[in-house]
Amino acid sequence: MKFFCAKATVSIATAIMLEETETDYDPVLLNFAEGDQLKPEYQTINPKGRVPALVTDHGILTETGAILEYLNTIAGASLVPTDPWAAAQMRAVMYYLASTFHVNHAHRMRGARWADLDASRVDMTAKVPETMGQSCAYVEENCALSPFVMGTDMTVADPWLYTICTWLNGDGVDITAYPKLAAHFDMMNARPSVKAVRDLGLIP
Ligand SMILES: N[C@@H](CCC(=O)N[C@@H](CS)C(=O)NCC(=O)O)C(=O)O
Repeated sequence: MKFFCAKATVSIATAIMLEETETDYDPVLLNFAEGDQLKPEYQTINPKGRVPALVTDHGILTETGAILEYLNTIAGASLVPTDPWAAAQMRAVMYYLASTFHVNHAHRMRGARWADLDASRVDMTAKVPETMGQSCAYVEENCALSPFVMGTDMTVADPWLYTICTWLNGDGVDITAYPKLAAHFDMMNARPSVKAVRDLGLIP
């Protein structure tokens, strides 16, 4: 499968999942500094101009949550709980990662999506340590993280949370202020899947 990705982005989560499920993939690294994601050739892959995008036998799939669950299913892996309530709780975390935690981070470098005035963008950037810190506190207090997001078993939420935590330093947040989150980050860092993704050059 062709996998469109870029360094230091949420595509790290998909890369970890590809490694965890031992799925064959062919990474295509976009260079954001050169605006590869906005070029016409990539628009035919993902008209949203974002990574990740995965070229599957059925078509092109985007959106981290959809991709992670798809990879789990086709690999016959067990990284989504079979119990409906546990699965719904895991998805509640994943929706939070997508709609709040990631979006807080995007206010640092991607403020132009929401505001035209320089002053507005400066203000948004200045707020990022606070909002990212709030999201860390939410996860610390409301997820099991013992050791995984959902407790004893790893799920597809774990590579996603790990990926967001790779941004915390640049966002002005000290992860050690959140001991369970910091332990989760260290544990994920030690996994062979994460090492493979680091070797690929996706994790700075
Ligand atoms: N909801 C999407 C978000 C994808 C996304 O925003 N990716 C960022 C990188 S972290 C991107 O490609 N940004 C390119 C840009 O803004 O030009 C997902 O979770 O897959």
